[in-house]
Amino acid sequence: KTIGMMDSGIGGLTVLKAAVQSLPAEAIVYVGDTARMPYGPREPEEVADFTRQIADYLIENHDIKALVIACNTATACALPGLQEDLAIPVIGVIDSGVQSAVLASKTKKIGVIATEGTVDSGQYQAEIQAAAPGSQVFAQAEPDFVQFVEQNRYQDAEVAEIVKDHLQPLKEAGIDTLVLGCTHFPLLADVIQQALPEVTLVDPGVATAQKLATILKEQDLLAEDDGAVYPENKQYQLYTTGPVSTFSTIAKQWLGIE
Ligand code: DGN
Repeated sequence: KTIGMMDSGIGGLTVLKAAVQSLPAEAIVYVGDTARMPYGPREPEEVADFTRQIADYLIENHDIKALVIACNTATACALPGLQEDLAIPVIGVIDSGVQSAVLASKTKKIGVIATEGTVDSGQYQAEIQAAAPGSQVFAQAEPDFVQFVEQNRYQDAEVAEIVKDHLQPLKEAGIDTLVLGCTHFPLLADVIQQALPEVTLVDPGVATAQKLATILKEQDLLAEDDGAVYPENKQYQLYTTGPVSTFSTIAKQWLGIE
């Protein structure tokens, strides 16, 4: 059986990449809802609805054994409902981001960049406060960063300048840790790090992949390595609801696989 993953677009491939590394024997089927992205400005009910449609598709057509909501906005809007209703483990990215940030930060001045939907949900702010009381959280919505990634402009010099300008307030706030609270943002990690050289960047996808491994192990759902080789074994299947060309270009570039 395979693992299902979903995002509003290509951002969740950052979580997929982390999962490929920590769980090399697992098969993964991924859906990017490019046709309806961005999720960030949508009403939470609508995002929850879209997320459930994709969950249903993955369960009915791919018989998945676990679902990873590889999108912070969808995690904020849909996670508890899906965990309640689905018979398989459902894992989001926000808890992992919070735990990694609290572990990484020494000064407890923590920045979060995410979509407007994730920032408005207040979940990162509340969960960081709960995990490390007295923390100062600086949450900033960066919807433009999502577009830079989706348009395959994330390596452009001009984009690096814009990113630097946008992150200036966080630099001035003196954060020591920054959560990349949107799964698209690890593709911009190099330019973000250049803009904030002293700051530790947290990619929640890494801890999410570890959490997935732990849950699969606990529930005796881990795949055995049968020695079959990608791509013949169709171990990774990526779907988009939108045009294939840019999606597949970025997927090849980022994952290094066909
Ligand atoms: N990748 C998504 C997230 O982590 O929130 C959001 C991208 C979007 O739809 N704006």
